[in-house]
Amino acid sequence: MSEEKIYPVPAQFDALIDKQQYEKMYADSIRDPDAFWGEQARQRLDWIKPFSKVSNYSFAKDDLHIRWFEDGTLNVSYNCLDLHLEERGDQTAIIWEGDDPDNSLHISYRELHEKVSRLGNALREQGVKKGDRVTLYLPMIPEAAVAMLACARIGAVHSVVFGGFSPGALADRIVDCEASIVITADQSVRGGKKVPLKANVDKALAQERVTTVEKVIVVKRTGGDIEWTDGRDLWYEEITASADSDCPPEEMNAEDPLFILYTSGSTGKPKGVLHTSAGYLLYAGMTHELVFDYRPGEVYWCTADVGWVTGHSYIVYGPLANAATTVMFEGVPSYPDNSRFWEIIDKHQVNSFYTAPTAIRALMRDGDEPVKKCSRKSLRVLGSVGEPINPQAWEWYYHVVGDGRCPIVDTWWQTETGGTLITPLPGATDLKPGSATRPFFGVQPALVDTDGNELDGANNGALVLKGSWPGQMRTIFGDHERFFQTYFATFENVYFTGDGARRDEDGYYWITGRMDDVLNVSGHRMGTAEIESALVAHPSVAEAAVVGFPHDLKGQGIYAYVTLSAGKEPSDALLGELSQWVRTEIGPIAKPDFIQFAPGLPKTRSGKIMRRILRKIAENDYGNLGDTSTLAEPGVVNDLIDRRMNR
Ligand code: 6R9
Repeated sequence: MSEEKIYPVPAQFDALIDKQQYEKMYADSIRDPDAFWGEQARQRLDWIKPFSKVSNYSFAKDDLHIRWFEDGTLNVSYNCLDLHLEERGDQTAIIWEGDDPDNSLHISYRELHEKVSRLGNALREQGVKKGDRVTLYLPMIPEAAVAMLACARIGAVHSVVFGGFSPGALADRIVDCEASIVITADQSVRGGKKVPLKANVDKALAQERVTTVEKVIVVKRTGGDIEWTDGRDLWYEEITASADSDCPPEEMNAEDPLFILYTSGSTGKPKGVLHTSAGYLLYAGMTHELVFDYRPGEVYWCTADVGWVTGHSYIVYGPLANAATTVMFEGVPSYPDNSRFWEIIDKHQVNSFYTAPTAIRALMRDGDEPVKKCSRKSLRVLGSVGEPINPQAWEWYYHVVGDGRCPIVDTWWQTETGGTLITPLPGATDLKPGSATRPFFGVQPALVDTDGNELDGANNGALVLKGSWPGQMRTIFGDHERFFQTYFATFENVYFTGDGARRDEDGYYWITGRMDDVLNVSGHRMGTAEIESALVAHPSVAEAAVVGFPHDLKGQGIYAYVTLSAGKEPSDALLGELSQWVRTEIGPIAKPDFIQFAPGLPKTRSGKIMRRILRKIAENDYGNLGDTSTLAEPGVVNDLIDRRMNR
């Protein structure tokens, strides 16, 4: 669109991929995907047994399967570590920056290799075998990366659970994948505050439904007091010190599972997204290199937590596949003060920096001074991920943080996609603030209408992907039928992302947000159903409906309508109690911003809650409630509006 601002690729930006190369490579990747991906996989990965077949997939109901390089074998940890030892053994693999600014560490590839090997052997000694599931519930400390890679080394499947989740949410995720081992730490530290991780694990394991866990391995992070169960609990430091440092990597099939990562969908039960070995690693590594224009020797920093997919692909697997130096930050952007990000950039001479719009918006609120007092000269590329970035935050990120020199890569992707799918490449894409721009190699986005008809040209619709790419998830762990229903049932023969998007005249994509009951709060993905089921688990609550509403800092806020059980009276004390309840049931990120008592909820005659109306009321947009003719009791709506206005 001509009135939109365009930031052309800076003339002096000497990149791995320029405009001509992008056009040519993209065309090649779509014309003959197997030739394209076959070549990338041979170049970028080290195979034990080479593959003879590139892709084999079908999105059809009776035959849903996705396989890449299916007869090849390799080991992911070997590709991330051993392969680099000869040339880069002494190079820093991980720079760990502690919560306390005086606390940082450099870990070389050789050291990381040794740590991973010792833990791999220690896990083997505990009886962990290829295919077994190991749950990781850890702070942002190097041991988190070590544990992921140790699992990969011995063929175990890791399931990282974000350290901000409650004991109940942790228990759900342990039960679903039947983990035999949990690796945790005594406590985590963020912004000077401690979180009792081990105590949370104890609470999770005390639940009767958790029956599979045999051992809990505990990293000593703070030395704080913890309870100990003899025979079950083991100190990480002890078992790794006594383990052999030579740990032969397990030969894995390309399609053997690498990890499970739980994410939210439209039902209350989180989905165990399953990624496999070769395709995932290839996709994470290739996108990391080309999207950040990563060059050997550079320092790269992604601020995500390893509990989310961004941490998996762009703190651990992608960067390590490329022998990069990756920064891992334990703390928060506001501690000890709001210059922390920029101080870390100067301290470690960070070249590319990848964060979320919610962090940018929060820091922007504090003005330019905390940024400008740091040099930031080392920066070359800036990245954004997790939610749409509003043009105002984009401009601030570009002009203030990047001094107008650094291209911003606004990367659109999902837990399910393994790596970024729609994204600028710094040397190839002219930027438009707020647009994730164009597809990565081999990726074929399309827009469809509600009947699944493909829309051409500049248009608005549901965002789907035609064809597969190596980083695509393979199934929902233990529930292949749900995999089909969630992603392939709405529209035939394409992957439905759950997002809506607009495509402009230049073929640029603008993500408009989720089309399903998934919220995106500060870049964290949450199902409204999960929050609702937490609320109705409270004895005073009969029914609950949760919707999102626009929130200046968080992108979306959480608005909960609550109908009380008979005989219960609304009160401020109960509001506070319910809010706290959700916090303990799920975790602090799920705490509602507003709770409104609702004697009745707007429902259709068939009993479906009309969320569209609840969203409008939460947004304070009463003039435009749309069709209310199917409501069972239209009076409910006016009552809700009165209460909303008088709050
Ligand atoms: C990587 C990650 C996925 C959902 C996705 C979309 C939103 C992510 C975005 C973006 C607009 C971007 N999303 N990146 N929306 N622009 N650059 O965030 O994975 O936690 O699974 O969330 O996040 O709605 O569908 P995940």
